[in-house]
Amino acid sequence: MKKIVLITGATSGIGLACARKFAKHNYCLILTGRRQKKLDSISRELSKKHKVEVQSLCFDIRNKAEVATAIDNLEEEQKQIDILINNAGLAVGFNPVQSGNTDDWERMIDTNIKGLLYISRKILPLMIARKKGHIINIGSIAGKEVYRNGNVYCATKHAVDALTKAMRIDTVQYGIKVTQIAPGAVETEFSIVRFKGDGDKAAGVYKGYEPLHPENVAEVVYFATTLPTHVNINDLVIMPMAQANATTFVKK
Ligand code: NDP
Ligand code: 8X3
Repeated sequence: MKKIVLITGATSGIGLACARKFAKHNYCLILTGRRQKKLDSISRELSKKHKVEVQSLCFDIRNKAEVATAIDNLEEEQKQIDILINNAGLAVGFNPVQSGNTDDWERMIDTNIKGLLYISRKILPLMIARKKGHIINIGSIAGKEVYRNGNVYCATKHAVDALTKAMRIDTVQYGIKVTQIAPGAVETEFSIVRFKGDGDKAAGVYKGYEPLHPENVAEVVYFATTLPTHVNINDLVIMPMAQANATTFVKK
């Protein structure tokens, strides 16, 4: 029986590493993101290397209509999604609240909270109808703690933390699993986006210690999906060895 995983934000970082991990384990993939060219090259790479079916869906997760159309247009067979990995997300800007950029706030709120809700709202009824499915929400240490200048990003990840608990409560009676994986620092395009293309600033975030690699997170995501039917990981925090909490690092 073939298994289907839908991964949002699969064009880079954690989402891409998850796509590679699940392809290796023969899952059919549905990959989303806004960069069509990246989706095309990743689809080619994975279908060739692992002989798996890959469907790419190019849309902006902030756009409710685009999300709905993308899911509605899937073939009936592709709608039998076993795992949804809610990964698409970003931090943008790094200012105190009093001088924050309200456009940045909206991008984060619309992507990290509303986008996650829009796609979950489309996929959950399909899972509930089959009494089967697993939602993995990629949270963050920023959803457990708040740090200087993290304000709105931290708030959006606290919302992911709350929504994970809420989804678990609302869907437990239907046999749906819900898991939050909350990483500390992972070296991806994340900091380049946060610092609006400033590569030096972004590189500085990961200097002097070994951050998590996206593959480390993908490994744990995959592990969470392979447990016996009666076992669910509700919440898991994964950190680099050198990072104790949001702000405590041992750096060389
Ligand atoms: P990347 O920037 O490498 O990847 C982000 C992904 O999200 C991209 O594939 C991007 O695709 C997608 N995305 C962003 N905005 C949208 C949008 N509006 N519509 C559709 N897709 C979108 O960062 P990470 O891999 O690090 O981030 C993945 C998740 O992990 C995020 O939720 C982030 O908050 C979380 N996280 C990251 C940590 C880190 O230290 N890196 C730590 C803890 C959590 P595209 O640009 O093609 O649209
Ligand atoms: C990303 C990790 O610590 O920059 O969610 O918020 S952090």
